[in-house]
Amino acid sequence: MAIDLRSDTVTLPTPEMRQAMAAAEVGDDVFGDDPTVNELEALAARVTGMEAGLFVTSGTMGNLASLLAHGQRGQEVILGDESHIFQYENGSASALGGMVLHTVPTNPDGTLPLEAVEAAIHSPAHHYHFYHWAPPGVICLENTHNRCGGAVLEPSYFAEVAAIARRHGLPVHLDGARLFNAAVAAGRPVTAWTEHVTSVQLCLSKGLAAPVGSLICGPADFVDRARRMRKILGGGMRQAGVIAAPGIVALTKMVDRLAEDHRHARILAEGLAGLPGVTVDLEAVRTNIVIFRVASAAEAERVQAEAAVAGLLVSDFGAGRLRLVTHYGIGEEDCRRAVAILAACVRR
Ligand code: TLP
Repeated sequence: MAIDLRSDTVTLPTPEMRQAMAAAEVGDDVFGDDPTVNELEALAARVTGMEAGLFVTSGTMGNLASLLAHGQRGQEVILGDESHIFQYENGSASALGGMVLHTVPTNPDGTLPLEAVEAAIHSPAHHYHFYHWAPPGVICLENTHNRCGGAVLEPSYFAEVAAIARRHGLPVHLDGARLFNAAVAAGRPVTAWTEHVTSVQLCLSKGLAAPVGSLICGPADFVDRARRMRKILGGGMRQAGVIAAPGIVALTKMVDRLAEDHRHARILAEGLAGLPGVTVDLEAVRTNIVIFRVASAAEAERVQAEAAVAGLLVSDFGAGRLRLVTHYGIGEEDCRRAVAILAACVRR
């Protein structure tokens, strides 16, 4: 079988998750009657230190329902140009919510320059006088940062963004698809970051290995609005306890083992660092994502194709970059084999 490092989304549910699915108590969640969904939502709220939680089908839906719940048509979503929301979510807040995506440049470490965030906020004074700009609706952060190689943003940086947001009366939404990776890497609880944001989206179906689902957590009134948005998006679910049950296993049993994925990513990064024609920033590899560079986009395409033939699947990240993601199901030996396969592909 191929070694699949395309993403941590390829993880398969654990045997315990399968059992939990079979045994889950269920009800109609649109009526609020699914005890397993209710338990998962309460658990997520507890873990993030938020008032309430909402189970959604995906990270993409979680981010979209959050943005729609925070802002109005015609308002701006201020976010990084390398953020997942901007790069991979089909402009959904614009397409469905009439919101304007206002990007600011992303630093290599996944932060957004504070001055750029501040400058992106058109204050009411500006637009009342001139009626030029869309008013701001919400600021978004991402942690860990996917396109910045799984970078971990510091809680102190979150505090600085929160201070700007507070000054302007704006909410902050965190795309925390891999927030548990940040927490494990930094040795901090997720509340170290969530205490600075208004809402957070957490994925269960990445490193935590659940088959499906994300949670949005935040203040109760925000979660009420997000629940309505989820219904509008067709995401109201009935006996969803069957998919919430593995989510409970994910949150209670699968977080600590992310440290293994991080160790495995180091093995990959250190192996790659020694290869001719490959550039990898070892300092930047702190979690389960390794992005490396080869000579050109064409070379990246060739390496990806040849690696696939040799039994290794990787993602092309554009501009000569390839991405490897470690996860549950990938062992140390797989990582060593992956390096050997890549070594053979790049040398030719
Ligand atoms: N990311 C996927 C791809 O879409 C690129 C991956 O393989 O990494 N936020 C972040 C930071 C993400 O990385 C992802 C998925 C999402 C949101 C969306 O989650 P899903 O796939 O559940 O909609």
